Amino acid sequence: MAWNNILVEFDNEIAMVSINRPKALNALDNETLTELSDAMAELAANQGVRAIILTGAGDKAFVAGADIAYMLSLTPVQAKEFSRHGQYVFSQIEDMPKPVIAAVNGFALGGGCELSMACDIRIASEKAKFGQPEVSLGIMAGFGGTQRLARLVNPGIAKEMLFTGDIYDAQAALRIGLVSKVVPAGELLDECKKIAKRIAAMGPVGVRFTKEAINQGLNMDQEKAFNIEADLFGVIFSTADQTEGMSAFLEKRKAGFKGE
Ligand code: DAK
Repeated sequence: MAWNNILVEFDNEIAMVSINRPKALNALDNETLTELSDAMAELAANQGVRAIILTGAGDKAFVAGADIAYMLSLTPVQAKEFSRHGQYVFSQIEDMPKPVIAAVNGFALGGGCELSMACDIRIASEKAKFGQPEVSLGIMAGFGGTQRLARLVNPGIAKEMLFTGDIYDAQAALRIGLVSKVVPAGELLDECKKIAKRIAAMGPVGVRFTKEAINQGLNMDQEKAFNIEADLFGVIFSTADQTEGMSAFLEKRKAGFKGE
C-alpha cells in the first residue's frame, strides 16, 4: 500500500514502521493515525512478520506529539473524537499479537511519549527526549498518557512529569524505568533489530500468549491474573510449537517454529 505519512519496510520477519512527517517533527494528525492503524492491522495479519520496530523518520524526532496546528481549532466534539481515535490506535498497538519495539531516536513528546508507551519495549538513543508537555499548551495528555505512564513508572513520578511538562533526557528516562536501554544514536536500529531477531527466533505463540498474560494481568488482581496465565499455558499445549520446541530440545537441534 502507498502511504503518505509513514514508511513500512521489511527485514525478513522484522517489520519497521517509521512515522514520516519531517516538516512537523513527525507529529500525529488524523491521517497519520489512520495510516498507522491500517499498517498495524496489515502487520498483525501478516504471518511472516514476527516483531515490529516503530520509529520516527530522520534523526531529530521519534514523534513530537499530536499535531498542534491540527488541534488548534478543533471543537470539543472533534477533540473528543481525536482523543478517542488516538486511544483506539494506541490500544491497537498495545494489543498487537506480536511484539512492538519503540526505537526512540529523538523527541518523544506528548502523544509521541504516549505512543512509545503503547509499545512493549522502549529502546532510546542517547539523543532521545521524553516529556508530556500538554499542560504547557493548556490541555492534558489525551492518548492514554495519564494511565500508561502511571502504570509504567510510579504514580508520583508520572504526576511530576505530567504536571510540570519537564523534558527528561534518555538517561533520566532510563533511571525512572521509562526505557529499558540507552544506546548511541548510530546503534539504535541495529540494537532494536537484534532484540527483534532474538524474539523472532522464539515460539511465536509463546511470545504472543506471554504478552497477552502480562497485558491482561496488569489490569486485574493477581489471583485472577494467575488464572489467565494458567489458561494460556494450558492452551499452548495444543500447539505444534509446543511439540516442536520440546522435541527440538530433547533431540539437541534448533527448533523450527511455525507459530501455530
Ligand atoms: N505539532 C505540529 N507541529 C510541530 C510539532 C507538533 N507537536 N512539533 C514541532 N512541530 C513543527 C514546528 O512547528 C516547526 O514547524 P515550522 O515552523 O518549521 O513550520 C517544525 O516542526 C520544527 O520544529 P521547531 O522549529 O520547533 O524545532 P526545534 O528544534 O526548535 O524544537 C521541539 C523542537 C520538539 C522542542 C519543539 O518543536 C516543540 O516544543 N514542539 C512541540 C512539542 C509538544 O508540545 N508536543 C506535545 C504536543 S500536545 C488530546 C489528544 C491528544 C493529546 C492531548 C489531548 N485530546 C483530544 C484530549 C496530545 C497532545 C500532544 O501531544
